[in-house]
Amino acid sequence: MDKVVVGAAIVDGNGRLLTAQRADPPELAGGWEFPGGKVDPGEDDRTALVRECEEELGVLIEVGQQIGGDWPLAGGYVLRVWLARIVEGEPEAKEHLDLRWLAGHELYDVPWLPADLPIVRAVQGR
Ligand code: DCM
Repeated sequence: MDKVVVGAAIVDGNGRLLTAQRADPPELAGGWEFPGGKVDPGEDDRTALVRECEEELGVLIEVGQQIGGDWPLAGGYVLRVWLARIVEGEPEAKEHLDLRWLAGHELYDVPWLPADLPIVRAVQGR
């Protein structure tokens, strides 16, 4: 399987969830997502997740439990998401338009990418 995108459901000590606003491509720009990205050939999913969070947010994460299995994306890709927490650094939007920490009652205050929405519901249940 070489069409895997990994995402991090990063939760802070107050139970808030980190969400990131996409800058591109134009059809997805402005939508909010779990930070992450494509797994490189031969790369382990969790290694890719740690790498992507370092590149996109400038933080070191510790990867926890997986949320569900393969969530469908367009183009034959699947999205795999893990709970995570930050062990080093303060998140910065290096590749995104903006970042937000969402408290439980704010989880649906942003327009999530359609593919990520069912995962938000799954995270909420955890
Ligand atoms: N994608 C998504 N939700 C995410 C991460 C990615 O729906 N949390 C989608 C957007 C792109 C594709 O996966 O169509 C590849 O993402 P990227 O460009 O970030 O590698």
